[in-house]
Amino acid sequence: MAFGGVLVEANITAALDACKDGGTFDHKKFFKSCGLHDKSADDIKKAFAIIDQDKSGFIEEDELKLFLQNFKSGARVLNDAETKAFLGAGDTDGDGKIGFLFIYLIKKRRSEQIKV
Ligand SMILES: [Ca+2]
Repeated sequence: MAFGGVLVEANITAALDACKDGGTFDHKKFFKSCGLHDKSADDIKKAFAIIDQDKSGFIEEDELKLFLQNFKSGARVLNDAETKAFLGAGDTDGDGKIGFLFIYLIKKRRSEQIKV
């Protein structure tokens, strides 16, 4: 389990269950239910490094598609609409990928945002 030690297994299961049907993925709900939004910046950086599978320093569209599989192997692939919506939320400069602003996507309040 890629996120073992960072997240509680039961929370991951609940978060995945909530979006198990195609078209139901919502990154805000997901980060909240899996518990990632309460984690420290360091933990979120670890999560980023796991999702950034090719270690490019960015989360590209193909890595976003496989996002859920980082939480559980065999989890479904995000569909195109979900991937685009997720990418759109995190890709603030329109370069087609998500950088460390990923943290801003996860943290719920502006006061909690962290400079990286
Ligand atoms: Ca990457």
